[in-house]
Amino acid sequence: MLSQLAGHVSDTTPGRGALRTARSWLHSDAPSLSLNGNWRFRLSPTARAAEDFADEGFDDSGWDSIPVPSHWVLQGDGVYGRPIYTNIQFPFPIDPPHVPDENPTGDYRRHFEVPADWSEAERVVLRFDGVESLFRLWVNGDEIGSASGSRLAHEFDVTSSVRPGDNVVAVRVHQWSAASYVEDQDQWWLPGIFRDITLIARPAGGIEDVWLRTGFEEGHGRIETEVTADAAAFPVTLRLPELGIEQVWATAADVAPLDVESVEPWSAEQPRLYEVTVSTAAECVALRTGFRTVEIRGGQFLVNGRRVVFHGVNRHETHPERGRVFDEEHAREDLARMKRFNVNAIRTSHYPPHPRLLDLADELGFWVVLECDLEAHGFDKLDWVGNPSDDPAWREAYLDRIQRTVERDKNHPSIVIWSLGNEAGTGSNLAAMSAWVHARDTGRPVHYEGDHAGEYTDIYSRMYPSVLETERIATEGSRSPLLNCTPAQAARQRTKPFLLCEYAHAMGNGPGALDQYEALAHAHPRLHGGFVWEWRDHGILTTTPDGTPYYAYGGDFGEVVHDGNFVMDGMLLSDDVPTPSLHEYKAVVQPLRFTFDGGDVAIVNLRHSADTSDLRFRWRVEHDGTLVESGDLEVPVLAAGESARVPLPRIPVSQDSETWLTLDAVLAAGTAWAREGHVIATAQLDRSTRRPAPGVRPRTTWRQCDGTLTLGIAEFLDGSLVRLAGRAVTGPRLELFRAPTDNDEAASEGVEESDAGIAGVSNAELWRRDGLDRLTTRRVSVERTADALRTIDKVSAANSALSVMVESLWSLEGDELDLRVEIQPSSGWLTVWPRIGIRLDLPDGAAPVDGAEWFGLGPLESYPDSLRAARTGRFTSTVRDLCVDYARPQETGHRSQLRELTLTSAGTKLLRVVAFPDTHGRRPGFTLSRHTPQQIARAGHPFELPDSTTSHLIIDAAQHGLGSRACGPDVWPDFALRPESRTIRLRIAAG
Ligand code: IPT
Repeated sequence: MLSQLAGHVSDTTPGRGALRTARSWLHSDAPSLSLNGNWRFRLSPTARAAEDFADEGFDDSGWDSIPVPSHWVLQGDGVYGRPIYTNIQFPFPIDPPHVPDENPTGDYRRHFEVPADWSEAERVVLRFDGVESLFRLWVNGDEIGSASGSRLAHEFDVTSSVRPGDNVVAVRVHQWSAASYVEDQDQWWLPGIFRDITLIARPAGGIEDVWLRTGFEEGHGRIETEVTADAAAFPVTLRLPELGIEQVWATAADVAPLDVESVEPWSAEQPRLYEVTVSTAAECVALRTGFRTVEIRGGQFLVNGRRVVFHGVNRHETHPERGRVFDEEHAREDLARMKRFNVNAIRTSHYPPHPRLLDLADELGFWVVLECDLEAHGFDKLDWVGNPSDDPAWREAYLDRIQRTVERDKNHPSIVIWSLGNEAGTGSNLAAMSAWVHARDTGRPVHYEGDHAGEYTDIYSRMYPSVLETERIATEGSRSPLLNCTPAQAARQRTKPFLLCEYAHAMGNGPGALDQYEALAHAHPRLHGGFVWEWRDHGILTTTPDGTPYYAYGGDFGEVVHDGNFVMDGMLLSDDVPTPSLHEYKAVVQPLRFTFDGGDVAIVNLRHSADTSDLRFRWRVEHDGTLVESGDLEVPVLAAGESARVPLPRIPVSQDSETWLTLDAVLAAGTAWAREGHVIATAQLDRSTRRPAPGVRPRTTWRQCDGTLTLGIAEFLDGSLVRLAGRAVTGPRLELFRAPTDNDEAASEGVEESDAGIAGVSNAELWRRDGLDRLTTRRVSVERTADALRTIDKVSAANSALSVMVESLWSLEGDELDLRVEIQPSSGWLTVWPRIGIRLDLPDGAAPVDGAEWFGLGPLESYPDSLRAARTGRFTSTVRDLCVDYARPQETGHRSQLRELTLTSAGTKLLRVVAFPDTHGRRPGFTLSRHTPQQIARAGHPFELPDSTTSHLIIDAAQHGLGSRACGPDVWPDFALRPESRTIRLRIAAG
């Protein structure tokens, strides 16, 4: 029998019993006791296990022990079940509000000591900061209550059940409950008590809650204080020692706004915090407040009167070993890393984070969109029939969720927008949440993307619109349609500030086009930038049966339904390694714009409000990537929005090498998140004199031959290269395939004129259909002269009449080996191509190719629609480090605009390849890898890549762009590679 208070798993109400209303998560001097630590634990396969465990005298000596906080599926190496990853799908039958009887249920027990002096406390409260998904609580055998709302704080009054000395607390946690239907976020399902449990003594005359609402206008600050305390608790004193404020309010009726002179404002760029205490005789609460005013005016989102451009990321709480268990040190480092990469905003997708995260955001400086714990995405499959968002049975739960969200975190200056949740369709419960927020907090706007028609929210928000659509939102008139809007609704939406709450899906290698979105935000005042999806991969560290560690994604734990590697879509890999996309992002959103003009550079400060007095400017000149001169550039301090023209230094221009000037803006002093000298923004200027590529002597006396000959360092057998500088090689052969990226693997939606694809089909599928991954060659002719060899090959795939003619011309020019490859597709190729390249295989032999030095774009990989982080220079890398360990192996490592490449073995130079631009000035790129594209394409995880005994060099005349089709638009047409004729020109010499 379920007891009367039972938080039944099918109950849509948010909780029962002695559950208390929400309040701020305060730093108070009232006594408290952490109940974190080891608890006794038992896992049952169903929700119906006996409840006698809650009895005081129950013998739990046979139980296991588990740490609190933790997720039971991440403890004990599988003995308590495994994580499940789904994005939109529900991992249980869609039978709302019911969940299956097979419902893993964790029972927790522990003893705790209540100090003797707590008997003076007026009340004793037990607070849970996060339990997934529904829990019930007993203290000393008394049933106290139940609660759901996994990422929300719940407090219970346990005064009448606790006693000084030994006590027993028992908690039952169900993995599945009605609440699971509204907690369908795109992440791992991770049950358990995963945040802190604290026992709190509430003193008589204490401060139940306090809210400091601040404002800032032209040097003046304002504090409106809301104190929740008994009348007997007064007088209440507010102290702000730094500004000499000590305000005593004798009664609640006396509490009045304070005007504060000469304060500095809080912003994400200059997170100026002031320490405040609010106290009564019985309790003192410490807060850090910041002065800022948030408003929407004239269709723009303003803080302190200035427009904000969000360079944001969607941040989930995820850690490869701890899951959603908070680790402050790791979180702080993560946020410092965001700052180092010019990220200025966080959307807490899609639930409130651990409360300490907001303290860190206040302190380090981020604009935060604080989102409620709500997502009902699985109802999409039913066309939103039965959606809790529009069902009165859920209204109380929805309101409870938003109240717990807002009340807990309302004091944080970093929070500038409240968000109702994510992907929960639309409906009256969402509208009710919004109405509640508007009534409670007039100082922050309400966001919810699913309110497409703008019926109850203040910001127009969308996810994954294309560049074209985003531009249309900004530029077109009221009658131009918007998604799911009537003309009148569209007109209304176009009066609001616009936010990309999700864009630039960073799954695997990608996204492209970050710079195009950024340019729109600067061109159109109503566009406010947005939040990349997402900050980091959610891989869970695990091992293969033979003990090889790897980062698991959906399906790796044998889930019945799952969404594969869709959970690996961050700009940071699971092990904290920034991917090239994060570097690209940093470059795209850098807060300074440089425009070179003759002997000057114009510099614009794009920041919200900070000037440039924290920056120094450095310049350097390189000839073919080798430093020749450097110095400091004098730049006047620029206020936000201001610009200046600064004369460039005299640049020594070389006649026989390329001359590049690089400007860096660096931090003049260390900050909480980066060291002195950290680069904030970079620009390059090409001052090279043009030099023609060396010519090739025309040869006329071609005659057929057997193709066995030597040309300088190159030895040929039957017309094929077999040795270069004495080492075995095979190739070059035409390579049109790349291991499909996650974007290449995603089907086209075929909805946009910018999307050239076939609806419902992925590029990868088309490439495989055309056999790009299994090309075969027929040699058409082999001819030679005294010092040259010419071969013509016809390359095509089984069961296809499409082909590519490849003419290779090897010649000795003086004592240099020259190679020119002409690549000409037949007519009839209909799809885009991943690449047009030639591949040379270099077996290890005695001196494996294990490193590269090059002059070209670097240091990281780059693609046609992701080139902004790349700079022209001279770089070195091991072969290993040229490739990124994407969670699912895929195309990686392409370095664009190559001039010169030296292959090395243990530091010894083996081969030198000079690459020339084609007649259009287009330079090839290169990839050097231990695996072929075909091998990479077959591996689902890095550990599935075969052992390698060969290095593979691909020189690409061109690569297809990246796009973000895994969840969003295709490659922009300018960066899509259409089959076309290409020429590759190289000079190859021994190292
Ligand atoms: C969008 C979700 O809001 C987000 O949580 C995540 O799942 C993202 O997609 C993809 O990784 S919803 C999508 C159907 C547009």
